[in-house]
Amino acid sequence: MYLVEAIEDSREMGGNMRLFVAIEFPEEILCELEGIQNKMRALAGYGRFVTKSNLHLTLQFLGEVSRQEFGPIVSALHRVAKIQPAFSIRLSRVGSFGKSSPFRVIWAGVDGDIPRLTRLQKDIVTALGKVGFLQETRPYQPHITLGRDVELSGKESLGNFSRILASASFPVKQFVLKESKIENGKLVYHSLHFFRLVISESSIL
Ligand code: 2AM
Repeated sequence: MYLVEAIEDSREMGGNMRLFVAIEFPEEILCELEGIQNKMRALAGYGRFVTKSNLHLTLQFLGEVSRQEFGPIVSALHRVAKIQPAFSIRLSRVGSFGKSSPFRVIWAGVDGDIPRLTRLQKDIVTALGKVGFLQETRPYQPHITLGRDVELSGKESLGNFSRILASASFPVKQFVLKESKIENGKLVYHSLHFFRLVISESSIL
């Protein structure tokens, strides 16, 4: 869906959109994450797994946003992208929020150029803070949610899934403003706007 359609659509829905800022992954990384999910699904008694097209790394969750706030958000994100360099990350390990089964959230973590990822996230939070969005008080924990409420018997430790992650680096050349919607009973994320990062000789990709 294009930006104008999304805004017009939101006007019909009463004006609010549920937005977040995220990093998306190349197809081979999505396939790798899906492979892990499939192995986990085969072993799990229960779990709500994120569909491949919805896998992402959140930089900031904005929640409900009015039409009037949309323009300032896009401008603020452009200002950040204009001065932030592209960088590389890779999948690191599989972990969880919640210590035991059923795990509240099972995620894939990232490593690589974490200082640049953290800088980008902080700058986005600061820029959006200036246009009225409160900062999350919890420290930022970059993660890709793979599944929620996942029931795994004790034998399949999360470490086993970490060991099957191949750790090829991939470049992060842009971030995206996304809208979260329920359509026909399904959670879908639409990309509304892409923000290209600076690619210079100093970008280590
Ligand atoms: P999660 O994957 O850890 O649930 C879209 O909902 C994205 O925004 C998800 O990646 C989600 O993170 C993140 N997010 C952060 N805070 C949220 C909140 N309060 N409600 C819903 N999603 C949130």
